[in-house]
Amino acid sequence: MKKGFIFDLDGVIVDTAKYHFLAWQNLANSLGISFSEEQNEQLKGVSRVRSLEKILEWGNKTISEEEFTRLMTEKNVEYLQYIDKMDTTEILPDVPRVLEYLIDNQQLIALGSASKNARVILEKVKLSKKFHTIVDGNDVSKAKPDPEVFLIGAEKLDLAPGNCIVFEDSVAGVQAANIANMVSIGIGDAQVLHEADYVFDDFTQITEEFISNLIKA
Ligand code: B16
Ligand code: MG
Repeated sequence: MKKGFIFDLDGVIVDTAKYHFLAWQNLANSLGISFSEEQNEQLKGVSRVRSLEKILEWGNKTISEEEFTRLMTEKNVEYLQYIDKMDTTEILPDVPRVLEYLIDNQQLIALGSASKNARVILEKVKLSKKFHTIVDGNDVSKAKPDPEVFLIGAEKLDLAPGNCIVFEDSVAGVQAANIANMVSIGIGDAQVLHEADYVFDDFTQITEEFISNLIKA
């Protein structure tokens, strides 16, 4: 039996939220807007455009379209400076173990991320080759919780959505997986991700028996 395992990137495979935080914080502060870690939490899984809109809303600021575009570029340039320094040590614990188990068992693996930088990040941490297909922020027009990113992933894997399993750290991502009729596995806080079918703190808690049952289900 072949199932499709679709991985979110930020917060699931690597923790790039800390780099998004640094770059957004610098940008917000330059506009005289304060930006906390709690606010950064609310940007997880949210697109770049929507993230800047939210920051401007929090700071009660209105800016021109040109300024908006300029700030988006500025934020990404700084973010990419942090990404450039990434290496394999930034892969979250036991992600390689789970990927290898899936590969050994001839399962299909996809990436389903909102990030337009996903391909660069996967290259940096040397995981690109593990994925049969990559769907990222460049391939979608609708942001999570819209299921588009995961449905494209299923289509590219040539699988029905019901035969796909999604690993997600954001509430919007879990909702997107549920709407897509996929099995949703939350990675993070069980209270926050209570809509997921299963929740684990991280991949160290995911046993081979658990994955094997998902494959057989
Ligand atoms: P970029 P994911 C998301 O990635 C991040 O969680 C979110 O914080 C970020 O704003 C978004 O990607 C867009 O990222 O600016 O690199 O295009 O969690 O869906 O892998
Ligand atoms: Mg994420």
